[in-house]
Amino acid sequence: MNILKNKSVASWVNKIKEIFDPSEVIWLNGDVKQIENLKENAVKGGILFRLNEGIMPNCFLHRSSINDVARSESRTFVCCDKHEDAGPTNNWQKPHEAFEKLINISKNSYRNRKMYVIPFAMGPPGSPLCKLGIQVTDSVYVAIMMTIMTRLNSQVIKKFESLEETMCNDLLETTSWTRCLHASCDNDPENRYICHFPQSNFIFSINSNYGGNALLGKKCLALRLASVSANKEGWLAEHMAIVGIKRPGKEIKYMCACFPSGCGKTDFAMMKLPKSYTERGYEVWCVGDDIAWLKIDSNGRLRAINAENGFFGACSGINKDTNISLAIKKNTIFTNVMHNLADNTVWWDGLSKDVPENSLNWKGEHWEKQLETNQKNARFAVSAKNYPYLSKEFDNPEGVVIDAIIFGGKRKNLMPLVAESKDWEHGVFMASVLSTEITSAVDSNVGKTRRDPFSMLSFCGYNMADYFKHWLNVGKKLVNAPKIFHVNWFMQDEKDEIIWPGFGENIRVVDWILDRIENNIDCKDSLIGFLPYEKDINTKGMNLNEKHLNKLLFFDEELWDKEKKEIKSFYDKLNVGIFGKYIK
Ligand code: OXD
Ligand code: MN
Repeated sequence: MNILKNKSVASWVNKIKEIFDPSEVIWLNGDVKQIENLKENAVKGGILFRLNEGIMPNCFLHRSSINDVARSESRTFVCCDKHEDAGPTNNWQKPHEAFEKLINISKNSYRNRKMYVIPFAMGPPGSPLCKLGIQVTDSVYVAIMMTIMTRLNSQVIKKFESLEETMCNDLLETTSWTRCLHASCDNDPENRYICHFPQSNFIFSINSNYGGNALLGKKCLALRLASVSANKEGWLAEHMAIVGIKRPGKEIKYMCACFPSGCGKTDFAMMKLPKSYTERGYEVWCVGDDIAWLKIDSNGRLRAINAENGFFGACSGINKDTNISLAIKKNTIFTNVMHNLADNTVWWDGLSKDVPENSLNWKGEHWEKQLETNQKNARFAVSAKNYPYLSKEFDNPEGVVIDAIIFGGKRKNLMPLVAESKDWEHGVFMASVLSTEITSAVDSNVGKTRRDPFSMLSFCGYNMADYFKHWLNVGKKLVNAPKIFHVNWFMQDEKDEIIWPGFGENIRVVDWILDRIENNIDCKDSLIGFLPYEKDINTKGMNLNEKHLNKLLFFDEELWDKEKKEIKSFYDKLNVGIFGKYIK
């Protein structure tokens, strides 16, 4: 294969082969037939189950190991020389020590197994932001998922061939492309490590096959390592959806949406509009649902590309009335969902009212009514091209111009439905204190707020205080910077019921945001930012009384005083010395 012309690729892959001792090496090139063969072999090996071809063509079910169902934050490390470079929000280890430890655990672990080599790109290959990587893995499931979530084709392989590279002699030496080394080992949670080596452009992950831990192009490369490069090179690698909104008679405007994990980013990116809006000609186009890379263009505008090639989303709550359901009708890999034996399809919470009687739970056991744990972090993975409302700009190497950035967490009070930041710096401050109330009954921290700055707490690969400064610096270079907004879809009334219906109805708030961007309407001033006048939020056709609307658009300064104290102690922990004027 010609990619071996690249000396660093050839020498690295050879070294990995020597250390891990596989029975065979399989190079992936994106060929459809090759991917079909992989799936066929995975079915033969009991790793994938083929679902009903008539109802769900080319769809498969995978069950993970029982103790390998989510990202393992406590086992995730940034490995750089100085602890302070990783900062207080990351687990840290010295690079050589971490490397030795992981090699000792995983060497020879490909023995009697196949080694898959996957050259991939994050971002459209022609984009100035595109990053190349090679993932090596012994898991056919991980290899197949990589073919969905990253770009893997002849254009990518050509890019590798054209790189002038020398031998990769030492495994911690740096290369221009990212080395992504994954070993399933025996999925032992006690020996699970997801280690990032930003100085070496290297990721080493062992003992987990879960998406965020094992698909190394995603959170590991596109956020943790990319955020470090972005800080050095003056761009942004962010945990954000990218969405285009078309209003009647107007051009599509693009915005980024940043909500912490589990707060509806994918829903927002694939928003299904109320009929009254589609009838008037509104449209929503998805560019990305999880990871945005943003760069300042030659006109000083911020432009975004989606770093990924697919969607790896949570199934819970998806039903036929959602747009997401349109993306996962075919060519989809489902993980840890329920298996409906009656028709060989899948089921998850919210798909329909009742759990199908004759079904297996996520572990493959017969479903028992009394158990709540029939699914575990049920997920789908599908190519973005499968989604009917994928933006035509998805492959545009220059990306789309961003007019607004929307941040939001889940707060039962305090944060109004929507607030426009007074300027870039104020918006960065608001994003730095993004927070969600813990509501899960199983979490002992119920009632506390979890701060998740820019929803990057788990994904920023360097010191968070430096990350905030980087955002301020980017703002200084922008001409006509995107406006920054904060939204809260989760405010509750005195009966603890969520007031705002959310989902497609959020277009009513987006409409206000776009009117503000276009300078069509005025607003009220407040300490938290500019707020809408009641008359400017369209509530026609909604079941929302005046009292509730007032509550949604009211900013409670007494509660804010309390919040400022919490923010101060949060900043103390992070060693953040800026933004003092907002929390005096
Ligand atoms: C994700 C996450 O899976 O943020 O995207 O956890
Ligand atoms: Mn995410």
